[in-house]
Amino acid sequence: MSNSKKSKKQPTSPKDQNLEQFREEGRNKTMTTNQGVKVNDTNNSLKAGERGGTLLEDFILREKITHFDHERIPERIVHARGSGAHGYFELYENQSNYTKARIFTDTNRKTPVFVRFSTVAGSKGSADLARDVRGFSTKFYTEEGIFDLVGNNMPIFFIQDAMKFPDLIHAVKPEPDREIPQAASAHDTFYDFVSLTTETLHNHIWVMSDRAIPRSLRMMEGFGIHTFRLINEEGKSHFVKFHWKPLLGVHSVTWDEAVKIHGADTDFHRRDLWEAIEAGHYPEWELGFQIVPEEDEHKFDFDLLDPTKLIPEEMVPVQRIGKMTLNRNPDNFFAETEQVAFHPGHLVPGLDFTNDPLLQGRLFSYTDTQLSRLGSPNFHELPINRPINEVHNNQRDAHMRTTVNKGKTAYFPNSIGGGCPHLAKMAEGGFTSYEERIDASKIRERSESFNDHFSQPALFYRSLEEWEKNHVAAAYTFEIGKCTYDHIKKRMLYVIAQIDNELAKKVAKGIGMEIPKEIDNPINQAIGADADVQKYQPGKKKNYLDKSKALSQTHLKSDSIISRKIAFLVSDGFDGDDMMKVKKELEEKGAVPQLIATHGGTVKCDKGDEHKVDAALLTTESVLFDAIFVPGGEKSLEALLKEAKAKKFINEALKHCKAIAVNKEGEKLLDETYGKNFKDDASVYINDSVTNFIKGIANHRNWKREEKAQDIPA
Ligand code: HDE
Repeated sequence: MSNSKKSKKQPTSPKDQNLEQFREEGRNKTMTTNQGVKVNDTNNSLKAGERGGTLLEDFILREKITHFDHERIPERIVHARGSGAHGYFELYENQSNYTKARIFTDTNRKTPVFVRFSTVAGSKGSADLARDVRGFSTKFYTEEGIFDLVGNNMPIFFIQDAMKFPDLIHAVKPEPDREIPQAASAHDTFYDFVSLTTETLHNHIWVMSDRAIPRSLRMMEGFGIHTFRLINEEGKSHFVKFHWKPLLGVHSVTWDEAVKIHGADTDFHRRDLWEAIEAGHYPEWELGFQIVPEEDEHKFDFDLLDPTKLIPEEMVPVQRIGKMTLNRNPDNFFAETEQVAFHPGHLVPGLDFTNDPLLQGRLFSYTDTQLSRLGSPNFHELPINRPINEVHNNQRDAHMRTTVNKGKTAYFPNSIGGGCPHLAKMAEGGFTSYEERIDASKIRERSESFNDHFSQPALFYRSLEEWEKNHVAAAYTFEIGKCTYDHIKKRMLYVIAQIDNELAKKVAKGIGMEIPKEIDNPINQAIGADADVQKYQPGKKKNYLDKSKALSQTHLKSDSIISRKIAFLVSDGFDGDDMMKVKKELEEKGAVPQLIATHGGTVKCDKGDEHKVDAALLTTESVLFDAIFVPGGEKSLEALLKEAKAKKFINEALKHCKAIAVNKEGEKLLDETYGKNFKDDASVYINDSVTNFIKGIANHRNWKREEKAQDIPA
């Protein structure tokens, strides 16, 4: 993990140089209009006399207001809320056995990337901690053109065919008559759809798990989801699934924290990413390939083309082939994070698609959406979207064209322009599609091999630890409990019972209903029974693997505490030596201790030294920190004990299973909270070593505490 102090702003990569020519900064410059005319007054409009009417001729006023009036562009229909960062990708080992794509064969390259993380359902201004899938899109600016890996933080998707995407999104978005709820799936229309469309259940159970409420965008996995193809120099194809594995481990918050973070800091994830990069705590992910040879395509109990299925890592291991580091924040949110245009169809030679019907539909959708969002087929000319290699073709004109194409010819073949731009095959070979043999009838049908809707949700649930299972049950109970139609709730119980009967029982108890023994076939009910429908019913549940380790977060930890935020609760008179010792050791490991005091400004330690307060108790919340430390100091403790908020800090951290360390008099604060019942807890440290405290922080949470801690009324 890199640990240099500050992100660099000098052009550091070919993409950075390419962006540099478009950057503008007004420092030490004279203000002008957009036409370059110097401006003397930007506070007053031109009037007929001091108190007279404003004159239409005021071009300075007109330009300023007109530009302002048109500042907004449509937000993305999905993934509207996002945060981005620049970085680079480095390859560990040449992968030429599988692909001729140079980013995966040339270990000397440092390929620039831009990554955008997002939530799916909410608007651009919605809260970061919504229970939702996270988008994980990476734009690789390779020397052979742009490759976009447009994935999510869950390895599967809700639907199998692009045709269903508008239905899925209409169901999850706010209900159209009242535009409620924002960035939340807990409502009737979503569960109406989910319970009638059982192919959604696999992705849905992931959304009910902790994966949907990450601690940080830096602590989540990424997945390309679809099966793609890698093509090598010989033209041989291998199937591949792409994985991003975070070096900080995979960690989440609890739902209670997520709800509170909504209020305490709606920008929690965006701020966390920004601050980590500014501090030089550059987030890193390893890229993994899961490779399946062509000849093994049909050896699985599921179809590789079905995007609602993952390939368990026990069946095909993930080979880590390179590493991505994000080391620079954008200069301008709109120009970069908002205007970046991803497309799963942006590929380079050596990669290709499969016939996954969801992927195929996406290939249409992404350019189409940029046309309405960015307003022109020239969106590739926006600085963030420009490839680092040269672009030459006969496409011309359209709204906001910036390229000045020279010459007489804009057609091919031509002789006047010397036949240029010439075709790649005349020089070094361009993109050629994989020559897959096709011999089929044109049909509008779903393959029967896609019919298994329950085996993998069941595998996922079985693979979770007890604490994770409890969270899943609580999430279902919360979400379904928010629905208002009894028939939707019953249908949900019925389908959950097909995944796991014990899970359904817990949810049924929580929402105060019985699991229906029978229910009219939900799909028949919705679309009217006919003979054909029977064919598309979810097939029998299979059990081809008991558990998969990679599905439980318990096995996805790291021992790093880099960038973890630790609240030091203090007031005047705290034990300065104690505080400095713990602070130093935590900082050495990359953690970010913050002094949270009973007041803002500065606090004095027992030696009389002044220390800058990072936040007053009044302005912050326990849920914004990973762990708490209370140093000794009689006077400091007296003051803290008078603050209800200090006790709330401790009680909430206990409830959320976080590490808490208290030294000397600090123990008094523990005694005055629910802490007195948790003195034997494995991650409550009383006058213990910092090394042990560090282990507790790295462990993220002591989930064993949860059963007892959930009774804390915090
Ligand atoms: Fe997307 N998706 N999607 N999607 N998607 C968009 O494109 C769409 C799907 C994903 O940070 C849109 O530029 C269809 C799967 C991410 O800018 C739009 C279907 C996966 C992002 C669109 C899918 C994704 C998008 C909206 C079903 C995971 C954010 C704005 C056929 C593998 C990209 C835009 C960013 C964005 C359509 C399914 C991930 C409308 C039709 C599966 C991460 O084009």
